[in-house]
Amino acid sequence: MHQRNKIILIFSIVLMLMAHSVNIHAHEHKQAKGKMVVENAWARATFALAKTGAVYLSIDNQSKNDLKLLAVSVDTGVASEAQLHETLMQEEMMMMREAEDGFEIPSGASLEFLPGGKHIMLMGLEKPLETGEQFILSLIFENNKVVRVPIEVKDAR
Ligand SMILES: [Cu+2]
Repeated sequence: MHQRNKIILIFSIVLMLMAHSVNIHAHEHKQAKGKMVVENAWARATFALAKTGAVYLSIDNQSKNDLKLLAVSVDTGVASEAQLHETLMQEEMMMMREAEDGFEIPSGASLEFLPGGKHIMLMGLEKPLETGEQFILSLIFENNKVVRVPIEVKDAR
């Protein structure tokens, strides 16, 4: 076998092993969390000069313990701050405000962030969110539990 082919072969074996160990790790991670499932995580693509963005996801608490989501954070390369927001009607106007106390997620319940409702707001976007991009959002729960969630940027719908 040529030396170069050998190197390529070894390299792809290493990649395969890496991919495998990542899978195993993710699996163990999920079990250790006691069945908390994060689904439908996405961010709305923004226009070019946008300074804010919105992230939506759902957290299903299938564990026996109540959970409390205290805060969220993103890398400063994405935005300067991430906040938990809720919307409310005030004199027939839809307003939003930061949920400074976070959100409770009782055992068996789920917390949904959806367009028009609760959402995660990215303040001070470093650059626009473009369709197909991905970034990591950290969910910070009570008891120093942090869950990192990949967020995919999608077209508005
Ligand atoms: Cu908001």
